Amino acid sequence: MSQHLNDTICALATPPGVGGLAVIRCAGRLAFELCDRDFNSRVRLADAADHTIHYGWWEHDGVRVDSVTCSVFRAPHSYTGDDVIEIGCHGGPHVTAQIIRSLLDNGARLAEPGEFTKRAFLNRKLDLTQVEAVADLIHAQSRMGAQTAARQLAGGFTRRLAALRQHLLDVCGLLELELDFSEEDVEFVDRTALLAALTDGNAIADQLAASAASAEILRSGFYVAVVGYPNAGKSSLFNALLDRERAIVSDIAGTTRDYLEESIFLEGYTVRLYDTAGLRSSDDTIEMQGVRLTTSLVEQSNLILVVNDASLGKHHSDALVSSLQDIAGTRPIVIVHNKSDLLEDPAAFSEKGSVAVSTIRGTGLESLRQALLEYARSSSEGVSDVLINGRQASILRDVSASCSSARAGILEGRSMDYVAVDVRAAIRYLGDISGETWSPDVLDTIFSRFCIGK
Ligand SMILES: Nc1nc2c(ncn2[C@@H]2O[C@H](COP(=O)(O)OP(=O)(O)O)[C@@H](O)[C@H]2O)c(=O)[nH]1
Ligand SMILES: [Mg+2]
Repeated sequence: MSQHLNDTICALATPPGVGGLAVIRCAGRLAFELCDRDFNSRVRLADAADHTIHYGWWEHDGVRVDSVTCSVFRAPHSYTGDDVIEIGCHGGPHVTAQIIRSLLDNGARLAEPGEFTKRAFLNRKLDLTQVEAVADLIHAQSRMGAQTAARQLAGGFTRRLAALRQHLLDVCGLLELELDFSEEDVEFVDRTALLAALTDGNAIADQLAASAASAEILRSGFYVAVVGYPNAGKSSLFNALLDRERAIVSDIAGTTRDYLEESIFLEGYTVRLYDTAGLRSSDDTIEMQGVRLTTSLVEQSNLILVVNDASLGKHHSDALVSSLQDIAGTRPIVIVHNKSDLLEDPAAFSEKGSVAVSTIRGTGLESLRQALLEYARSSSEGVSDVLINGRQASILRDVSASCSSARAGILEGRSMDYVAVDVRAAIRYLGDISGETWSPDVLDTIFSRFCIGK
């Protein structure tokens, strides 16, 4: 990203298109001056008090563009930390385009994706975990994900990291104290207390890292692959859960050749359903590709629904289930006995880990939805005030490894300066999470998730 902190930048902050209102942000050294050129009002923005809002007309080159409000945020009391004007105008694409055009004419530059938030970070308004929380808050695919991101934005994770860091700094202090007196050949510091402190650090880092998988469900949804033999009723089940005819249902085996993805919302959770090609060995190459796709979908899912044509027997899909178990690993597999309308005794098919349904009659679907919700809930347990992401989890594992290595050093009776190297490394890693230390490519990766105007 080519960026100059001195530039004055602008962008549409609300989604493009038609809306009641739209907001355009303008931030930087010349924000007030550039807006004043076109903002016709009783008040000059450059003279306006901080956190005030003013009504007037936006006029550019003698043309009245729109009646607008301008909100004034003076540095450092703004989102980015520099002077910011937020222009509230009517939400028409031509209105917003003209206002942005006039700001560019006046000397502003179009902001890059995430540039406002990047400035907030560089101006120390937000640390990296809060920056990541902003992205998570915008993109969250569950109510709990959004709530957790909001807590993280409020500094929940920042405080936890600071506590862990302080904990390790205390350990470091003890080690250094002993180093200062290393000539005297006495053990000042209680080894048991040191070990306990390191075990704590270890456990906190591990626990946070382990919550990454749960966080991912809250962040992007609970992925469910619908698989089964051809004609079992996968597409019918997919449609029934969606409550609309999305997939083609047919009695010709092999109709669904690639896969379809749609989302349903269950009590604040987004469940992403994948309808897949039937699994069976086939000489038809196109269908074979579908089968390969299905295998990779199964690998990426949080749960697998195996649709069994119950009219062919309770155990008709057993071979498939056992081969799926190899791919699925620890992911739960739920067997859906479909076509229960053709059964004499459907109750015999309902047992733990399976649900009997008839997509034609609509029976059993509510139990299935309930089961999916329960799985989504239990798979996202253990997340409280942070949505750990891949970047943070991998650094936390480094923190944990450094703590373990320090512990091992103490147990092996190594010298304290040897042990201190590990503890300092752990402290440095924590700085990578919060962004105290950062590299341009880490920032680029993080901001690539942002949209323009954020
Ligand atoms: N009797 C009965 N037939 C069903 C049921 N669900 C699906 N079918 C039929 O099974 C056939 C295959 O359905 P489809 O959803 O295309 O299966 P897929 O190949 O697994 O996607 C179609 O003829 C459906 O009408 C059901 O609950 N009861
Ligand atoms: Mg199908």
